Parts: sequence; C-alpha cells; structure tokens
Amino acid sequence: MLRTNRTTATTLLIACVTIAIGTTGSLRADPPSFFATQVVEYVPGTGIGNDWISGDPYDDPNTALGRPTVDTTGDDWFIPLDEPVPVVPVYPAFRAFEIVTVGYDGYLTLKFDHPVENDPQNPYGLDFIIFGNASMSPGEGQFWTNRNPNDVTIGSADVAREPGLVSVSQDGVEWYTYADGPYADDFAPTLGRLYDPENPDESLGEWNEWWSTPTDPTLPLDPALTAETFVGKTIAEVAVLYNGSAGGTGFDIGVLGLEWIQYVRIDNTGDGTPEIDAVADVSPVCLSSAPPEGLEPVAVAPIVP
Ligand SMILES: [Ca+2]
Ligand SMILES: [Ca+2]
Ligand SMILES: [Ca+2]
Repeated sequence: MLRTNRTTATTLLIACVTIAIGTTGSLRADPPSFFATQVVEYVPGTGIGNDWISGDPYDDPNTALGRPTVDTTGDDWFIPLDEPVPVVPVYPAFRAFEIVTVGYDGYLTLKFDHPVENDPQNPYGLDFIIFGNASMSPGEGQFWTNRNPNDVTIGSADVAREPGLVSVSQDGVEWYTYADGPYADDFAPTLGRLYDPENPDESLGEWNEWWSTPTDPTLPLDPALTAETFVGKTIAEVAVLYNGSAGGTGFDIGVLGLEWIQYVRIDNTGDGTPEIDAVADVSPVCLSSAPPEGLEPVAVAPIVP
C-alpha cells in the first residue's frame, strides 16, 4: 500500500518475501509493521511548546508511532486551516497530533514489533529512518502557500534542525549510541507525496494540480543528496530528486557492530528540543533475485558499507 508509486520495486519486494518464506518454511499470521509500534518510555523533559492552533502541548508520544505525516493542515495564516497540506521540505508536520517533542533532559524510547535488521540489501546500507520536523527555508521574499511547487525555491543550505542523540538496543537494557551522529530531527526534511502533475490526488481538493500518491517512508534518501544539493532548486525539483523517498534521517545498524535492533531511543542533547514524527524499518531491495518476467530491473544505488 505504501509502495503504489514504486510498482517495479514492489514486485521485486514481493519476490523477496516469497524467497524469505521459502527459506523459513513458515508465514507469520500478522505481517510486521514498517514502523515503531510501542512507546516503551517517554520522559518529556522541559521546554515543550504548544501547537499554536489547538493549544495542545507536543507531549503525546503515541504520535511517534505509525507512518510519518503525509498531509498536515493549513497554518491558519498563509493557508486555510481546513486545507490538507502535503508535507514538503519547507512546510513540515507541525501539529500536536502529528509529532512529539523530546524536551530538555527528556528522552523517548520506541519499540518495533520485530527485529530491524542490518540487511545488506537495504538501500545505501541504511536500516532505519527517523522522521522529525526539520525543514529548509524558501528563498528571500517567498513563502509556502500550498500552491505551485515550481514557484518556490530553497533559499539556502540552512536546515532548521534540533539534533537528538540516537541509541538502539536489542533488549531495551544494553544500549548502543550514535555518539557522532546521525541525529534525529535533522536532514533530510520529510516529503509527504510524489510530485506528479499528471496524476494529482483529487481527494486533496481542486487546488491540487501537483501532488500524487504518498512517498515511501521505508526508502532512504540517497546520501549523495545534501542540503547544498537543493539550494536554488524549486520544491518540485527537490521532490523529483527525492526519487520516491519520504526523506528523514537514515541509520546504519552495522556501524555499531550489530546485526539487528528492536528499540530506538532519542535523547535531548541540550541543542534544541527535537521533534519525532515516526521511525521506519527500511525495506530491502532484492539485488540478487531475478525480476519477474516482463519487468526491467530497478536501478539500485551502490550499498555503502
Ligand atoms: Ca546496514
Ligand atoms: Ca524540530
Ligand atoms: Ca507522527
């Protein structure tokens, strides 16, 4: 369902799953979730703000479960409140029912319902993705109105980020920390939908002439793309460069010497108060399996060890 935009990859993934079933000889009754399913512990800490529309504090840790935000709301300023607004790198999720803040001295521990593996077939070697509300800024005098993404450009390589320290664990007791990054609530900002003017999602409203199906939050952004890459590009061009990915910050479990993890913890480091929207398990791409008849192989980027 998440991969309607990647038909070929989806078919290959199905081939992957078929092979996996063939080797284990059994099939789970409930397929594992692509996203964290349980809040183990949440210590809000201090300095948590409020949703300026509802007045609600950003302190609901359940907002970090499930998939990252696809469409948020208008800001009741430049965009009407009741208009669905696909998340773009200059307009992140911002509602208290979408994201949770890890305040000063706070932390958030989430759990998956299955082991998240250091799978060599994960794109770029990245195994899980954390989504926050990091954003980039439009060019001078521009602002986001939820209209033509060809009319707004990225103004600079500055990213509004609040780096949260990330640790992982297999049992919730022994932790391994990405002490030198990557960090949660950092580059790359989330992209909710594919830019596809030929297939706009009509359910969003008559205004929508550009945004199609949701992006894939289990596909990491190509690490060759940096904040500098996007400077001067239009939001439409940026969306095309995302190439189906929903963005977020990708993490390689292998660099910690682990083969799998099941818990992810985000700590406040004193450098801002990070927001968390979701945590996703990266979907492997079957590099070695032959594509089903009639399908060309998908272009697969080299795996970063
Ligand atoms: Ca890996
Ligand atoms: Ca933030
Ligand atoms: Ca969320």
